[in-house]
Amino acid sequence: MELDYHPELRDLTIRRPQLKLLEDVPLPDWVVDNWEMVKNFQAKPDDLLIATYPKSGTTWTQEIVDLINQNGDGKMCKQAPVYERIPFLEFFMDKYPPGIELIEKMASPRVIKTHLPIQLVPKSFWEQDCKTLVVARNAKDCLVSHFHYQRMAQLLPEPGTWSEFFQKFMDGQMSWGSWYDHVKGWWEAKNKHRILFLFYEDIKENRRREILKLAEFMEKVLEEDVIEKIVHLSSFEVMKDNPMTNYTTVPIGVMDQNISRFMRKGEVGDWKNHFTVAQNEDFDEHYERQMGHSSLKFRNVL
Ligand code: PPS
Repeated sequence: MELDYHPELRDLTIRRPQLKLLEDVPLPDWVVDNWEMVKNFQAKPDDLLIATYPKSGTTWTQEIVDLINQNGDGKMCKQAPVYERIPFLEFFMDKYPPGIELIEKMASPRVIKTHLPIQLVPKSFWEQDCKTLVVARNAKDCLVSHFHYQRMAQLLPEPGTWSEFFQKFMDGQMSWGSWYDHVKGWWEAKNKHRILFLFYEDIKENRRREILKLAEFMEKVLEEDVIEKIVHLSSFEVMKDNPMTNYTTVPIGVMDQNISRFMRKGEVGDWKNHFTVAQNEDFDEHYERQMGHSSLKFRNVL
């Protein structure tokens, strides 16, 4: 399954991290242990930040943004895995270059991925008035996707059983903290900074429409044939089989896709195959307490 992209890393295995608190937000230890570098990161005015809670459609958005920047040229987007074309700001792992090192080598305009909640984003992004693209996914599908990902990704702590993980999600005991705080934080900031807030469910419903929104935000005018290429190349089926987007370039000791694929299902509503009736009732009640007062409304949640 793996592609020999970095053959020297083929046998790499890593230990799972612990979560550590940073300003009350649980983060993998590899983020907290390198925090000074992240905090002091120097953004440039034309940087575009893609900010998401994990498992919300980050990779999908990264690929669409890169396809827009490359004017729909799929070959250009196949030159490197998505995590090298659009590096992960707070990523640090032995043997791999830190995200920041990759970003600093990039030509502008740079596109950068982060899972940080808004209050932890390095302040230079706001000093430079950078644009941020936020993508959010409904909590229930996000939880399910996260559970399967944590089973296979050694980059994150053990998920425990389904019911343990379910509880941890509601308690906010997750890498990058509480989903509820994360999405509300970004939502509330959307009129204070140059933020475009998109939803996974909307991209799923009408990819073309959301691609056009995104292109407009990026100030790109796309020809009709380019739009069609981007719509096609960003489909789940194409990205699932593309080694530059499906994470099969990552060694099995880091992500074991025999346990669960990175491009797993790509659907809205898969939570219905996982939540028991009792869990769903508990979740809805808790959700209402967390989100009831917010103007942020997701589809397919209740
Ligand atoms: S990560 O690890 O946080 O960067 O993960 P992220 O990319 O945010 O989320 C992974 C989920 O997004 C799904 N995905 C897609 N869905 C539909 N269409 C396309 N093209 C697509 N690309 C990625 C991916 O399958 C994960 O969701 P699940 O529900 O687990 O399948």
